[in-house]
Amino acid sequence: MTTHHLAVDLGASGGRVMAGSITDQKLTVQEVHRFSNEMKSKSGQLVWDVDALFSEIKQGVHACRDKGIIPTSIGVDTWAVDFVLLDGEGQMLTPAVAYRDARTDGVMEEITQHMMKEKIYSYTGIQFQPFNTIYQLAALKKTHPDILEQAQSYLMLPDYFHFLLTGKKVNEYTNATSTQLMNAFTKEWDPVLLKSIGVRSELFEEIVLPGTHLGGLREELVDEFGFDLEVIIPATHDTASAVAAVPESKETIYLSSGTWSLLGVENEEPICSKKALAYNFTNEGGVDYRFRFLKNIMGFWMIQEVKRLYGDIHSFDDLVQASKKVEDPAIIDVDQPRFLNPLNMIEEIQAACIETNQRVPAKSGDVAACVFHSLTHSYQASINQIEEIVGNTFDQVNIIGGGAQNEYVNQLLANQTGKKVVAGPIEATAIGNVIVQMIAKGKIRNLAEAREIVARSCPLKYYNPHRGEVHHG
Ligand code: LRH
Repeated sequence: MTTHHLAVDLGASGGRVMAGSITDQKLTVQEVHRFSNEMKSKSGQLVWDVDALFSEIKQGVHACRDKGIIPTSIGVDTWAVDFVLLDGEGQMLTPAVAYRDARTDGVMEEITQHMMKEKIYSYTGIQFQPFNTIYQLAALKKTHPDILEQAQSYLMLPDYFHFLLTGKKVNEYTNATSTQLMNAFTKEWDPVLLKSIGVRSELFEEIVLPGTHLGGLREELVDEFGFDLEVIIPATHDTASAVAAVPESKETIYLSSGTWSLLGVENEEPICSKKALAYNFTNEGGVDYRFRFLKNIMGFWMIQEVKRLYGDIHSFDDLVQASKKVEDPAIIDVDQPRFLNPLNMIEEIQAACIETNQRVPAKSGDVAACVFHSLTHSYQASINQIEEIVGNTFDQVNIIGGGAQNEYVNQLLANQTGKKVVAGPIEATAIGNVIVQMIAKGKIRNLAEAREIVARSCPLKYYNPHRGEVHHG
């Protein structure tokens, strides 16, 4: 019998509820609900509206039923690092502060003065990003130590939604790794790191693996939907779900492309070498204890911001078309923290061009070309670093996620790297989310079989260097 599994995939700019199923050894994911999301400014902080997000999740379940589908299970994934703190009654003690909020300014620098980067890296294998949970908690400890005293539990955003669905509190492994507070070897919250920021270890829950059966819905939700469904924890870090859906995981570099560009390879062991630290690569946890050895590149966030500032007079396609006409665009280092949340992205890009003595992009096409070309330059630099660290060269880059629809960037990357670029699956995150649920339900044997199913179910596009042609596969 065909069963349906709901993947709730929440992103920084929008969320979707997708119903996944397998028929004749082919996997399909069907969108049942879509909504927008954004950071909101509240009492001087940038926050996520988690109540609104939860009500969208519920609407997704209703929409699924309205399509005549009664799902068997559900799992939620979101971006990494963000969390809520709850009191003994399960009420939020702070808003869900967004990782781009300025509260972490200077905190990473401060912490790493007391505890050497080498030591933190040797425990966690996690990259140094100013917004990592460890620095968010340290910032909170400084400004609101009372909240940390009162708090009874720490839940990351997907953990919180799973709690709202079931009443049960757990911390999921892949997302826990992104905090830079989990020990990569013991797979437990690291007591030394927690002590270094003065946070009690009792706040944290048991770390559970993707595929964990959490149980049925709270009674009031069963009443509301008219049916129960099982919550199965997926790889709750969206990038971990996306990487689980990379069809040929061994021979390829992957680029999970969305608000962020996450470029890396999948490994069976973490690489915590001096070079990996110097190049700031991360070893985030994946499905089946794989390691996502990757780098965060600023991603399409930059072009999303540029588009927003033009007051939506230009569509993405306008920006791409205008960009194509620009010769010799300015190239900037997109990975500078100045681009994380500048007051005005266009002005920040222009300032970076002035500082590097380049022609200042004035028209929308110039700005867009600068972003697209600078991103592919950064991809190229990271590919060189990976090949240097792992001592291997790769013939192919597999772009997954929504950004894989940008044919212009796909071709630019092929030209830039001289490698074959494979685009797809576009729905990698939702697919990765549902395959973990399907494995847990015994519908798929294991990750290897899941990847074979993805390879034969999802249309991929191939881009060869220089020729500018696209083959459909
Ligand atoms: C992508 C992502 C990325 C994290 C960032 C916070 O959505 O999860 O992997 O580094 O958001």
